[in-house]
Amino acid sequence: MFIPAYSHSGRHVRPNYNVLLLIILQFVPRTVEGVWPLPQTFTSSTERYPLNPQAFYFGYGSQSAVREGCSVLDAAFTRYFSLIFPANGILRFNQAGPFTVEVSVGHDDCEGYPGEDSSEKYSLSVSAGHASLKAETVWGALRGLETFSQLVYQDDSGSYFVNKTEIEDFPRFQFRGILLDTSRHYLPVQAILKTLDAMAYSKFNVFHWHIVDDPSFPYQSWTFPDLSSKGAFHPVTHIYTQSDVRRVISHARMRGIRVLPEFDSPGHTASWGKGQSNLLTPCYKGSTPTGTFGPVNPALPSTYHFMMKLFKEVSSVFPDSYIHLGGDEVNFSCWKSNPDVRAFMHKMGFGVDFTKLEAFYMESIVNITSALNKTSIVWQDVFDYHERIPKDTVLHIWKGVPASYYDELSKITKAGKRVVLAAPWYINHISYGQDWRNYYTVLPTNFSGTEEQKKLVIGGEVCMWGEYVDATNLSPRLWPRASAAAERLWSDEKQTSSVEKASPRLMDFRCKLLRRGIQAEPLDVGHCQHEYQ
Ligand code: CP6
Repeated sequence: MFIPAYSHSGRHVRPNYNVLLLIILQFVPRTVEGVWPLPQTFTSSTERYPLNPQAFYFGYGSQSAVREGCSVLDAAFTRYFSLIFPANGILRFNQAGPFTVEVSVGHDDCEGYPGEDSSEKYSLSVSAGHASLKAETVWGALRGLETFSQLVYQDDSGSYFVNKTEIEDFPRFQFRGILLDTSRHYLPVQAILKTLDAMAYSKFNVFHWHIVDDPSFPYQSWTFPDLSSKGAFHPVTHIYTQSDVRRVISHARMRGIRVLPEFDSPGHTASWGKGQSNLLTPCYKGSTPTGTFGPVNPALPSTYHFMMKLFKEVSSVFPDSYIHLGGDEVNFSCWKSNPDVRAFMHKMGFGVDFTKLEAFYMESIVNITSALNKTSIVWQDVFDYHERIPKDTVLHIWKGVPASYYDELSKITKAGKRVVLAAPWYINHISYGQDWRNYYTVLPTNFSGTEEQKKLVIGGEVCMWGEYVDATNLSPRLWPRASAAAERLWSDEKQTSSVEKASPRLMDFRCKLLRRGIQAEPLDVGHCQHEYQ
């Protein structure tokens, strides 16, 4: 017996009272609601199969392009076994026969990195004793394994079950990111790795690492070691060594997550000046330097030499094809005060328009990274003050909450630029009540524009700025609120238009996060099947 619980249109089928009675009689505790974010098409049945942890196997299909020895999937099999059958959970062995999850992947991309064009599509079919998971790439297979793990549940006696299910799934948006800020507070590598684990549970695929900023420079550069030895909060304990960075990139890769590094300039660079003299602009009062410094000095050729060397290193350390160049919130007062900068402005014919100077600087940095074969992503300010930036540059929208980001989306996509939307998902902001509802009800393509313009919205990002966040409160502030954005970015908009239907599902998902050791905060009054420390 097969009940289509959700169809393409996203509506529940007409209530059939025989079926309802059957559900009640079988005490089926979970169905479609068990998967977050909601798959694109999903049919499940009340027919359920017991799983025996001692006779449960992951394996490769005979037609699969990847086999045992594929690092990404071999490790994923081990991880997902422990997630499905937690060692500290109630392990109820039963007499159920063997159950095999057979994974087949179309391309052998196991040793590569996920990228902007990677397919994350998969199909999953669960029947008696067997599940078949098919994907074009190992990254798609990872998404399917996550879904499968969320389909498994325990009844009150602790026995494991999975229901007969058919799923075809793919993401709505290619770019689904989370920003962590490791400059306002240092986050230990463990906290970053744990965040990557939890990101995979919500099918996020980009870790935007806002690694340096005004307060500290924790990235240990081999080209310019003074940047962290003088600019970090502590030169040894509060830095990310090359090996730390490699660990983060590798942990992310194993979960199908890209690492997008941001080296924000010319503003937000106070910490850079500690280890690199003549980089920042000396501020003046009248004709005398005040001893304080402003943004990066755009008037010196040495600045561009430095940036060239730094970005050459960064582009070899971080394998992703994108680099985030920042470009936000540049304060002109120091540039204005500096006679050398003013002379440069005059020479370049910029007059007194400092946005032209800023545009000149950003263009130079974008050209440096283009020459290194990287795609630049910059904050929207760069478009706002100057529209002349290379065509493939991605704009990152962060201003205009509650609603004016729609105008910005309209304007920037009209100019043919691709955009990532972050403005509605500033998750470091907290308030009393269920603010996840605001994150859930965002409509990323609900701006005036053509279909072509809407295709330029490549995704969205949840930002966790670090002024009031360190490893003590990171997890509960992120989860499960970020998961609300994750469903908006993965799932079909029509099928997930009801925040009321989402609410019990998100509560249930939050309990799953707790079971997996993620300290996710409660959404409202309620309880989980088991309570966790
Ligand atoms: N740091 C950097 C920040 C912010 C930005 N850039 C920021 C500004 C305003 C708010 C939140 C964050 N802390 N480098 C802007 C992109 Cl409300």
